[in-house]
Amino acid sequence: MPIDKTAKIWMDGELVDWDDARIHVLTHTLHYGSGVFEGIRAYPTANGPAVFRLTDHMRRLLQSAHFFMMDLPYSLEELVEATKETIRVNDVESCYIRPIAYLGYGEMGLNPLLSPVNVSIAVWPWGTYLGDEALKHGVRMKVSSWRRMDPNVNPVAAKGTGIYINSSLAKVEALKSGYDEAILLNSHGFVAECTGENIFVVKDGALLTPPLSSGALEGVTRDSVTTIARDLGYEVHETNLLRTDLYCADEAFLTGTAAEIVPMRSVDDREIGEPGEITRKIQETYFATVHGEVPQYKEWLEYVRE
Ligand code: PY5
Repeated sequence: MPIDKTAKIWMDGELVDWDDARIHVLTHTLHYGSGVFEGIRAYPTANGPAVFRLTDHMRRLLQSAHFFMMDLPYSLEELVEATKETIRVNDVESCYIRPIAYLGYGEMGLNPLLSPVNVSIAVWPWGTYLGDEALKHGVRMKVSSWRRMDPNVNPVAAKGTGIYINSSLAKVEALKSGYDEAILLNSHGFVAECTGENIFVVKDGALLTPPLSSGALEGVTRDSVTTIARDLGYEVHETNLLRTDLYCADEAFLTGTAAEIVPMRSVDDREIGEPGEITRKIQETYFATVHGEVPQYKEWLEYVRE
């Protein structure tokens, strides 16, 4: 999906014109994948655009930076306010938000501690990542031949730019093989997650999702879905899953900010079928929640025009 450009991008405290938001070719992060980033969404509500769990996402950005010993020159509050300001200035009702902190131009050695830390925040209107058809009828998944990186190879709990090479390899393999999205197993053979989404399986009326020790990212949507599902009366368990647990799932879906909540219609050509009732209910509640229609979860919405 092409990027639908807006007017301004926030770069190190300044709002610069979209076309001028450039960096030098010797930017450290370009060479070594030493950046950290977030993916956040703002949705239209009756009270104007609201960013879904903005503070939680920015907290995760700071945690990712901490794993790489990267000192961001902005506080949590400053990052939250900068995001709201960027949305206001671009006058968008709904958007995807991409903050990134990266090591800039200055040093070229592998010691990252010598390079300046730059931060930018871009926002643009972006439809659902895997497409509207995917939301309605589900996606065809392939278990990748690429393994999710071991937590002692890379801090997989961080949203680090370099770590996404692993996801990209799996994504391309799945697409070239005629599937929509990949599932990565960890080095022990358990299901970890997808290339940019967490996984849930429904079995006998309960929801199962891999624990963080599987190497899955601690997804904000995963957390929201866990809360929503429990409030709807379903049990949610964190448990290690084998690929065959996916083959015999009653229902399965993936969760992520960009993808939102997408049913899986098959895994390695084993049919799961059209989205089931529990998946539908969770999807429905999630979309109502992000649009500010569920009072119970109103604290998750951070309004841009207050
Ligand atoms: N796992 C990985 C590897 C992710 O990259 C993401 C988010 C998730 C899980 C889900 O996390 P959350 O629910 O907090 O979004 N991926 C990004 C996103 O914006 C980038 C995708 C292109 O959804």
